[in-house]
This record gives sequence, structure tokens and C-alpha cells, in this order.
Amino acid sequence: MSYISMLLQKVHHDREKEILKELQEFHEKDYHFNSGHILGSMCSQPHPIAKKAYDIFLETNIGDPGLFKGTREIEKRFIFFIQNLLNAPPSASGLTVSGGTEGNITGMWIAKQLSQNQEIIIPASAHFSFQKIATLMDMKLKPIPLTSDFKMDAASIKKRISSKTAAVVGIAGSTDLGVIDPIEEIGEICNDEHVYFHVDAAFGGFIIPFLEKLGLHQGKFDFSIDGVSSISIDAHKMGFAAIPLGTIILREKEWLDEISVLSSCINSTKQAGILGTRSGGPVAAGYAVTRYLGLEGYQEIANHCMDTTFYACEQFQNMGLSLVIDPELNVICIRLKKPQKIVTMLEQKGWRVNPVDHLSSIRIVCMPQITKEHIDNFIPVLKEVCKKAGEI
Ligand code: 0PR
Repeated sequence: MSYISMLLQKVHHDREKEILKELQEFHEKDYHFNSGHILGSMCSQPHPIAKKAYDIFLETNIGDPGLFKGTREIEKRFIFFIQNLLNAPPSASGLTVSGGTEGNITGMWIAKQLSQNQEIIIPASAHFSFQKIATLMDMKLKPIPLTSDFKMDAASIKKRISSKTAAVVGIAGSTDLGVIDPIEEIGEICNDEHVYFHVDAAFGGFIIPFLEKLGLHQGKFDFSIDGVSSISIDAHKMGFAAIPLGTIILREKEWLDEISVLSSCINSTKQAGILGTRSGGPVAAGYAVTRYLGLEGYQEIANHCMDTTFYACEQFQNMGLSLVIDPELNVICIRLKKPQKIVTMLEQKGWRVNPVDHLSSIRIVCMPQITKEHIDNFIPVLKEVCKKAGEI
């Protein structure tokens, strides 16, 4: 055996052991989802089948579908699942992306190409990825104020739309509060004005469709609304899949041409989207999770997450804390005098929540791995910290 093949293939057990030990030491410095102590993140411990699928597809490159035909087939099936979830019409198509940021960038890229305009009308609650879009793509953000319930004020949109507008953006599950903008109303305005309407459902896309059965959010937020042009939805958030995996679905397949380049050197004539080489691992993992769970599984997850959310809210309120709003999704925002201080004090005790400075609050997200037991363990710690800091 040549030296190089030995180096690449033969496992030197001692060396492997040493490297894995080193990695493990670093890993121990991380917080772990299964501890239940990560309470502010919008990601989750992936479903176990995701890990197995990821491993099989580690070497694949979706950027070269000529070589990885099977992986490309999986991507198509995964996109098809998402299209159905979002009630997309037969004319629709989509792309898998790395997450909400890339989904939003891709949506705005298409809107800019189609309209040749540069202004984006966003709610004041839009994710910070839109700030990246503004500088990356030389676009201008036109923020719309929120109503008292922290939703995009649809009435102001009509006044803001002009001949310079490239797109209107609505959010289905906002980053800070998990609020759903009035998508139907905004869709109607965009339809009348012939303006591109992108829905950022990065967080909400995998839970909102399952709320109706729980007697919660009844409104539409997807392609069943005529005015909706594209939707971005992340499997690595409420989809219970592995990072990095999001999807952008477009109402019209031909819009992909707007963001495609000739790419003969990779065994396919065109490549759409931002990235070139990208792993098939997360796509296979996401597909495996959707196949395993199915719609019924996601319904169960939604039931569990909302149940935990309402349970946690009750505990927080019983403690004398107040919420910024009654949650629409599994996101809880607790109003505090000094949120950053509480975040730091909780961190010292091994619990992580996220500060939302502009709302003077902390964010807690009841992701699938969070149980009532975790909340029960957290409550005395939060109580102690809040008492010490004079919050209660
Ligand atoms: N759109 C919305 C509505 C989002 O909430 C986010 C991220 C994005 C887009 C961007 O998504 P990617 O981060 O996948 O590109 N929202 C979370 C946030 O900023 C992301 C997050 C996830 C933060 C896990 C922390 C964390 O541990 O809070």
C-alpha cells in the first residue's frame, strides 16, 4: 500500500483516538440541546434519523447533480414535501438553502431581478438578515411600523408601495416574539399592486400549518393566498432536522432562471442560487426526518411545543413576571427591567436564554426537545435569579 493511500484510508487507531479526544474536549465546552438548558435558541437537537442520513451523504455535492443524481432526487422529493406543506401550486418550484438568511437573500435577489427595483418594504420586526441584503445587493429597506400587537401594519404598506418597490416582506413567526403578520391582508395588497411578496416563515413554517387543529392560529399564511410570491422555511428550526437546511419555494418555476448561471463544467447546463458546492448531507437528513415524521409527526411536535409553551407561561406569570404578549407560537418573551443582567445570572447557573434588548425582555423558545420537566427544573433557578435582581 502506498504511503498516500495509507494516510488517507488506513485508520491509525492511536492517532484517531487522540484527535477524537481533543474534539470531545472542545465539544464539552458547548451547550448541548439534550440538557434542556438551551432555552433561547431556535434550533433543536436533530431527530436521530437525521444523524444517520447525514453520515451516508457526507461526501455528496448537490452543486454537481450530474455526479450525485440520487442526492438530487432526494432534494426534489424534499422540496416537493415542502411545496405540499405550503399549498404551493403546480407551477411552483424551489431550492434548498443553508437557512433563513440565504432564503431571504435568494427571495430578494429574484424580486430585484424581476422588477429591476431596489426598495424592500419590511416590517420593523424583520430579521437582521435584511440588513445584510441591503448592503450586499445595494437595496434599500423601507421599514413599516408595527401595530400594538407587534404585527406589520398592513394599512401603511399601500402608502409605501411605489414604482421603486422590488418586494414586500411579511413574517410568519417573528424572531423576537413568534408573531405572525397579517399575511392574507398583505397578500391582497401585493396582488392588487402587482408587487412581489416574500413571506419569511423561517421559524414558523413548520409549526403554523399545525396550529389550526389545536384551535390556535386559523389564518392562512402560505401559497393559498394568491399574492404570496415566495416563502422561506427552515427545516433546521422547527423542522427537527440538522443544520444547515432551509428551503425557498417560488410560486413560478421560471423565476429560477433569474438566479441561474450557465455551468457546463459541472455536468449540468445551469446552476441556480447562491452557493456552488454544497453538501447533500443536510438535505438527506431533512428528507429522512420528514419521511419519518410525516405530517402526523409534525402535528404531534406542534401539540407538544404549544403545550409546553402554555405551561411555561403559566409558571412565569405565577412567579409574578409579565409577558410582552400572549404567545402565538412557541416563543415566550418575558418583560424585565434589566434583561441582560438576568441573562448573565442565568448563564452563571448553566441556563441559556436570549436577550431581546429593544423589548427589554428575554426570549424563551419551547423547541421540540424542551419538556415540562425542563421547565420545572428552570423555574426555581429563574425565581432565585429574579428575586436577587429585584425583578420580582
Ligand atoms: N428569518 C427569521 C424569522 C429568523 O428568526 C431567522 C433566524 C432567520 C430568518 C435567519 O435564519 P438563519 O439563522 O438560519 O440564517 N432566527 C434566529 C435568531 O436570530 C436564529 C437562531 C437560531 C439564533 C439558533 C440563535 C440560535 O441558537 O434568533
